[in-house]
Amino acid sequence: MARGRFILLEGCDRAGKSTQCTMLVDALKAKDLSVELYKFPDRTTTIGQMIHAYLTNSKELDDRAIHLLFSANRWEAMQEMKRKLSAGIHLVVDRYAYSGVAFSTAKGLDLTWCKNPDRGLIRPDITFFLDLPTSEAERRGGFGDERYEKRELQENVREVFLKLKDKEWTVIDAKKSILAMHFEILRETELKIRDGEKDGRFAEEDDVVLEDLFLD
Ligand code: Z5A
Ligand code: MG
Repeated sequence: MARGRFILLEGCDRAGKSTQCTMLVDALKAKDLSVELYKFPDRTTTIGQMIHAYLTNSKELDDRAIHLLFSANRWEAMQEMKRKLSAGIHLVVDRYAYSGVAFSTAKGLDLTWCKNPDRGLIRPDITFFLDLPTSEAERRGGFGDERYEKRELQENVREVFLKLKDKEWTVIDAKKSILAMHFEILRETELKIRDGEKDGRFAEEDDVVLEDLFLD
C-alpha cells in the first residue's frame, strides 16, 4: 500500500492557509481519498493551551520558552501523524516548523538556534507557500487580534520565510481569489500524488521521510 502524503500549507498571516486547507481536505475527500487535517499550533493539547494563552496576551513567556513550546506541540503529534501516513492517510497540515522558525527569528532569535528543536520532524512531501504582502493582510478579517499581528513583525516574518524557501516549495500568490488559489493547490497536489505513484517513491509503508527539514 502506498503511504499517505504530507501536504503542508505555510505562509504569511491571513494568506488564507486555513481556508485553503479545509477546501483541499473536502476536495480530496470528494475524490474518495483518505485525508485528515492537522493544524499547528494545536490549541487543544495542554501545551497548545499554554501557546494560546501566550498568543492572546493572557500569559507572558520568554521568547525561547514559547519557541520550544511551539516545537513540542509538533513533536507531541509526530507518532500519530507517522502512523496515519503509514496507513495510507494523506495529511493536510496548516502551518508547521517553518512558521516556528520564521516567527522566532523575526523576533530576533538566532536562525540556527530556532531550527534545532524541529530537526528530525517528518519532512513534508509537498509544501505550498502562500505569499501575501502585509498591506493586503491588514485588510483581511481578524488581523490585529493576536500578539504577532503587527506590521513590522509580519514583514520580518515574510523575509525569513523567503530565506527558508527551498526549490521544492510551490509559491501561491495569495492575492488571488479563494477559488483560483484552491484550483491551483488542488491541481498541484493531485499531480504530485500521481507522480509519486508512477515512480514508486511512495510504495514503501515505512517510507515517511525523517531526514532534516531544513536544507542547511
Ligand atoms: N506561530 C509561531 O509563532 N510558531 C509556530 O511554530 C507556529 C505558529 C506553528 C497563530 O497561528 C500564530 O502562531 C501565528 C504564527 C504563530 N501568528 N501570527 N500572526 P494560527 O495558524 O493559529 O493563525 P490564524 O489565526 O489561523 O491566522 P492565519 O493562519 O494567519 O490566517 P490564515 O489561515 O492564513 O487565513 P484564513 O483564516 O484562511 O483567512 C483569513 C481571512 O482572510 C478570512 O477572513 C478569510 O475569509 C479571508 N481570505 C482568505 N483567503 C482570501 C482570499 N484569497 N482573498 C480575500 N480574502 C481571503
Ligand atoms: Mg490559519
